[in-house]
Parts: sequence; C-alpha cells; structure tokens
Amino acid sequence: MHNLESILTENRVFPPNPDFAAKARIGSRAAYDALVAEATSDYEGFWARQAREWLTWDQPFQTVLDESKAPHYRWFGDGKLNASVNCIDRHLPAKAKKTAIIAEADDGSVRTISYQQLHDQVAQMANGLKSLGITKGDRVIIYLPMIPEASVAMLACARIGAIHSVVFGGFSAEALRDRINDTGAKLVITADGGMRGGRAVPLKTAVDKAIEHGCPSVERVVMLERLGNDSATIVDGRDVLWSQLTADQPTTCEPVSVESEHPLFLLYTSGSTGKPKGVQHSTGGYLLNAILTNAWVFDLKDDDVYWCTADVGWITGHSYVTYGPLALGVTQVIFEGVPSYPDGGRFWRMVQDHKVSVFYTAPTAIRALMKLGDEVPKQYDLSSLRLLGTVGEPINPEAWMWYHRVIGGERCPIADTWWQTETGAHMIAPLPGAIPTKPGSCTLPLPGIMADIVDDDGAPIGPNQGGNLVIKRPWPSMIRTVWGDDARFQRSYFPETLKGYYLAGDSARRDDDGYFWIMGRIDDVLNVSGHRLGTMEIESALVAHPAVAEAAVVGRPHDIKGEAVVAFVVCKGERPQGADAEAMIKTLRDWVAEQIGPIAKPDEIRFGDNLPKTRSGKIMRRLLRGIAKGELPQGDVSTLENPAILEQLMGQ
Ligand code: 6R9
Repeated sequence: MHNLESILTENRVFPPNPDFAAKARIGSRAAYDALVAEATSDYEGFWARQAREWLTWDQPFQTVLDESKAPHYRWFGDGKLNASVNCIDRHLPAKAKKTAIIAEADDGSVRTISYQQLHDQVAQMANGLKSLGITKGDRVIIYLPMIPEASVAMLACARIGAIHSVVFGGFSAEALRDRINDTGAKLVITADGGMRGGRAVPLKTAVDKAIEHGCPSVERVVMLERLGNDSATIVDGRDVLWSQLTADQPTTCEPVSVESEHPLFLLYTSGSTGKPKGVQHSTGGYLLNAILTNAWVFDLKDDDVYWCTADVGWITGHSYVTYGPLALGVTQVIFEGVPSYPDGGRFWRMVQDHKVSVFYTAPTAIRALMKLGDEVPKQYDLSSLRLLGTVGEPINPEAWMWYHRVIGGERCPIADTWWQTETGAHMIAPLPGAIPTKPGSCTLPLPGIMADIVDDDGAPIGPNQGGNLVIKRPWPSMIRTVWGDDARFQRSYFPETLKGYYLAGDSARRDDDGYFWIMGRIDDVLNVSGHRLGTMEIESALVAHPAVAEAAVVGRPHDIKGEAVVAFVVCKGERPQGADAEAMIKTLRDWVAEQIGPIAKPDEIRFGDNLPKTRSGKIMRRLLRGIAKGELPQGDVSTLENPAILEQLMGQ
C-alpha cells in the first residue's frame, strides 16, 4: 500500500469529564498507561490476571496462551467454566431480586425480569432442550425477535454446552437455510413472529420455508408464541411450543462445565466475497473480553441502567446485550422495536422513562435521528445519561458533535468503539475516564490489544499515513476459526505476507498522538490520480454541509485519474430534483473542494431518499459501486433493508 493522503483534519479534542473521571473504574491516563505497561511487559500474566479476576472458573487454568496450533490460538485451555453461571448464578447470592432486563416491546408495554427469574427461565429452557435430546456440542439455531427470550435461549444453550448460532430475524428463509445447513443444526428456536414499527414480522413461516427447501439436519423446531394469533402452522411431530416445552420443567438445571476453548457460539458474517463465514468463538476467552470491555469502556457499575440498541442477531448484541452486561450483573434495557415508531422520539423517550445511564447505538441511527432536528430529543429529559457509545462504522465528526451536544448535553463522554464480529469485543476505544476523545476517532487500543498499522508486507507505517489495521498478538476473544473451513480462516485473517498478524480488513491511519482513524474497509479506499482517499473522509465532509443528512462515497474506474469519486447523498427534507438537483450538485462539489481540496471533489453526485443498507444499518457500498458504473446490481440483495432504493439511484 503506498502513501495515503490524509485529507480530513479534525482538531477538536474533548478531555475526560472530571466528574466522570473521578468515579470511573479507570479514571486517569496514568491508570491506562499502567495497564498498557503491564500488558507489554508480561502479556500472558496480564491476561491471566484479568481472567482470574473477572471470571468464575469451575476448574482453574494453568496454561494461559497456547500458540502451538497458530493461528488457531488457544486461551486458558485447561480451565473449565460455564458461561450461564458467569452471567447468572454467581450474581444470585447478592442480586437475586435485582432487575436484569427491562424489556420494552414494540407497542410500549414493559416487562421486567430479575436475575432470579432469568435463572429460572434459563434453567427451564435448558431442561427443555435436554428433553429434546440436545447435548454438548450440538448446534442450535436461534431465530427470534429482539426480546428477552433471545437471551434466555442463548444462555440455555450455554448452560448445557450446546453451540448456538443466532440468525438475525430480518434475514430471509434462504439466508436462514444456508446458515442452518452450514452449522448442521439439529434444532431451531423461533417465534411465530415479532413486532417492528407496528407491523407483525413473521418468523415461523421463514423457518418452515427454509426447512422445506432442504435442511436435512433439523429434527425439531421450538416456537415461542410471541404474537399468539394462530398465524403459524405447527408441523406435528417436529414442532413444539416454547410454553409446552418449559412449563413443567424444574427451575434448576445443573450447568455443564466446558473447556475454555469449547465453542460458545457461531455467528455468520459476510466476507468480501463468497458465502458468509461462520465465525467461531470460544467460551472463556470470549467471555473475558466481553465482560472486561463492558467494565472498562462502558464503565458499567451496579447502579447503571444500560441500553445497547443492537439486535442479538449481530455480534454487538452478543457481547453488549447478552453476555457482557449479564456477566457484570447490571440492569439493561432490551427493545423490540425501531427508533422511528411511533415517532422519532422513541429512543429518547425510552432513555427518559427507564433512566438509561449508558447508551450504545450506531452512527446510522444517530444520523437518522439527527435528521429529524434538535427539537425532538429536546422534548425529553436525558439527564440520566452519563456515557454514550457508538459502533459499526466510522462516525462522521458532525454526527459525533450532534450526539455530544444534543444527546449527551456536552457532559457525556463518547466511546467510539472499533471492533468486529471476529474480534468478539472492543479492540480500539477510549476508556472514558482516561482518554481525551476526538470526533471521528476510536482513539487508542485497549490495554492488552496490540493494534498497529502496517503496509502490505507487515512493515510499520508512520503517522498520518494509511495502511492495514492489524492486531499483532492473539487476544482472548479472537475468532478461533471459520466453522468447517480452517483454510478460509487462515487465508482471510492470517495472510502469509503479514508475519502472523491478524488482518482486520480495515484501513486506518494514526495521527501524531497515536490516535486511530478508521478509513473504511480496505476495498473502500479510493485511488484518485495516485492519491489514496478514504471514502469516509469525503463522506464526513459532505455530511458536514447543513443540507446533507447522509452520504456514501464509492469509486468508479476512470481512464485518466484511475478512479473517479461518486457520491450518493441523502438531503435533509425533500430529495432535490431537476434544477434544484443541479444547483445542489454544484454547491456540494464546491463544498467538498473547500473542506478537503479539489482532489476529493465528487465527479458525480446522485440523490436518494435513502441509501441501500443491510438490515444492521451498514451502507452496502458493493451495490453502490455497481450503480456508479451503471450496472444494475447483480447477485444477492436479500440482505437489503430497502431494495426499492436501487432503482431510484440507478435512474439518475
Ligand atoms: C462490531 C461490528 C465490523 C466492521 C469493521 C469496520 C466497521 C465497526 C467501527 C467501524 C469505524 C468504528 N466498524 N466499528 N468502523 N469505527 N467504531 O460492527 O462488527 O458487523 O463484524 O463489522 O465494521 O469496518 O471492520 P461487524
């Protein structure tokens, strides 16, 4: 990779709020530095200490890191534990009555579940699974709405050593079938449906269809009656209702103690090409980073009310809804619905009603809510908030500033957390009581995470130059393999040229203070006239214009410049058309030239009512690259939230 121009300079720095720092678990730069120094001088000793302090082991480990099968690293290999015990049982002596989950349904109704109740439900479900013949190592697919039963099902699997694989409820029957077949699951746990934005979303019909189209491994299906409207067909001999399965089961279930390396779950994620990869996570190592980052980055304590808006169908829902917060024993909100229903104040009303203190969401949601104006959040009392988090894509400085000012009241630190399905937990993120933040930067690696930026041969790259984001040493919650495909695991993440470093697939640069700035996926970097430009930096410039709500930038092959810059823009208010569009294109080109320099000026700008996004809210740049070249997108668009947008963007 050759020189990458750093085109967007962000100079604002926000030191930790002193009131926050005074009470924080890690409250000073010196405390952060001490942890980094400890990890640097005695890497294994550092992780062993964390694993002993934060996790409850049935059998203590002697070996810390085993590199003999690298890059299939093993952590705490001779230790044994159970994840559900760590998330529930160990809290019961002191916190049986404490609220574990405040579940708000789409229609606004609220249920609360104490740690004792959670324990009982998990035990009953685990016993139910056993009665269906599920044992240690069996794969179980979970295809549920964003309701507490999703966590109950995951923890029930963990209790008996079954390996769960959650499939996001928004995925189609085909996507579900592919995942079922790749895992060879014996059992699918689903619901008749879920509610999103006032509409019933059927789930059981997709399961039926998937199995009809060929899922030879599936023996039984458990169905939760969430809608209870008889909309689902029950297949005799195969299907069993959740209520029937659990009703007469005892509320205790002896946990199965598993080896630390026993797979806790598989989670499918898309690679740059080919079919989705089943990312395999371990029990001990995964759980350690999940709990540790909830403590360090979110500073979660006993009196917090925590809310992560992610669905359990994504890794964020695994580490920051189910496993991390419960392992810490905090109270959390789980929300079934969408931020726009019944109106755009939903998130803020929920923060007010449940007195949420730590709130974690995605830039796409922040930008969508920002588009509605400051008046909406200003109607609500957001004074309970003390910390905000973001994840999923780079956050543009403008969206960061809005989050900081309007939602955080200029009081709450913002933790911009960089990590991936494969990393299991946060890797680069500010410790909010210790690290000054800069809008758009995920700041510094967490203690024990040896992140760096290197060229294509693994050689270090100096400040302010873009390169490959890598992690140089294995860490406990790292991906163990791609399920059933060790070769793909090695090829994707440990290419031979990179000296055994973990290749994240993101490009990034570090500034003079050592802060990391994620520039996008490796294939999102443009090369315009020999200058490498991060698409994110152009997007940030566009979004900084007062008329722009959201923007995505891709490259299009160009005879002279190598690549041309094509921008897809969503404006605030109406989509500009005709002469208005012409005028706006000129305004925005000039604006980008002014913000960054003529080199970054979009060659073409198209306006949409929205952008093509995955159901987890990631902009599908692959499709935009096709549209930019004048090709109607081919291939799989089944993961798209809003397929109609493609024609609108094509027709310009
Ligand atoms: C947790 C999650 C991973 C990819 C990752 C990167 C992007 C995530 C980010 C971020 C900039 C952040 N990403 N967090 N980019 N700043 N704070 O999203 O996992 O779905 O596997 O996506 O998302 O490109 O490589 P996953």
